[in-house]
Amino acid sequence: MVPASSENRLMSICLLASFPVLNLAGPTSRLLWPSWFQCVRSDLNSSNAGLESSILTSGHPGRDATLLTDSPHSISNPASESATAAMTILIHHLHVSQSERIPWLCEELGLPYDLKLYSRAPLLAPPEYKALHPAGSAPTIQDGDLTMAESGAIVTYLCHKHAGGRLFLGPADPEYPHFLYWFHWVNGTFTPALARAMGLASSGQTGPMADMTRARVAGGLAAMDARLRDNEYLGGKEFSAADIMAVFPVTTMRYFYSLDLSPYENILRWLKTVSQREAYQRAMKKCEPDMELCLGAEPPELFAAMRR
Ligand SMILES: N[C@@H](CCC(=O)N[C@@H](CS)C(=O)NCC(=O)O)C(=O)O
Repeated sequence: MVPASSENRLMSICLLASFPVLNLAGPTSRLLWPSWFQCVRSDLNSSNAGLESSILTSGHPGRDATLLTDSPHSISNPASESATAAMTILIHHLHVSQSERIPWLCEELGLPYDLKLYSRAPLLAPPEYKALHPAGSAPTIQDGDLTMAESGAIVTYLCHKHAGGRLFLGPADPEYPHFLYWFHWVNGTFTPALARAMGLASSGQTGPMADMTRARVAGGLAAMDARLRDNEYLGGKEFSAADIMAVFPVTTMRYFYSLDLSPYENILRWLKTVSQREAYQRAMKKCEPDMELCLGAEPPELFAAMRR
């Protein structure tokens, strides 16, 4: 066992190792542009009736961005509380990060949102992102006076507060416990294990901790693959918020940790299905227009700083 203090140090390494300097030559080269600041009014309105988003990019630490807003948004779910509040959710998206889940979720739910894009500076979130919430992590959203961080909490909040619980299975559903399990497993167990594996690999560490972490990642992938062998989606027959939680660690996160998915044919089949959803395509085009999506078995080339 590793003492708690060592584990904390290891987690810090993992965190740093998760956000390397990105390849200037690669598809994400825009992430390393030197100090720049720009507001872009994008004409990327969704094809969903009533769903529009304004996009703003900001990469200069310490300078505020001006949000360019569209005309008042209509809310596509009239039963939701937001229909009366007419408030647009502001999603702060850090490039190449798990905050990609939130625009995807909003596209699925037909919730209007504004998107503010941040470059890493150069490894972690820039100071203006960290200032948004004590967590200092992506995703962070704002909904009126509320500022919220933590993927699972945000997904739960948006589905229940603004979409009548859509994409969540209810207690009467026979798949309810399975849905809950997979929804929480992703960020409770799997993503942290991947982050530890990433830190250990990048620092070249071997030993029992490295073995345990690799085994946990492999075991997690095998369990997920078995679930998807018998079910179309993680929540069973229906696409759900559990799928939205689970895509990031087996796709975009592979820019930081070389994960070969070829032994996991059911995960690959599921990835093909979910990534073909129009909402996913629209969200990724808006939040990562220059990033190559990692949807196949082969891991993408690691960023330069991870190859050291
Ligand atoms: N469990 C958290 C993890 C958040 C997290 O670590 N996000 C990373 C991006 S994948 C981040 O903010 N990194 C930048 C930083 O730590 O400065 C969640 O799901 O929201």
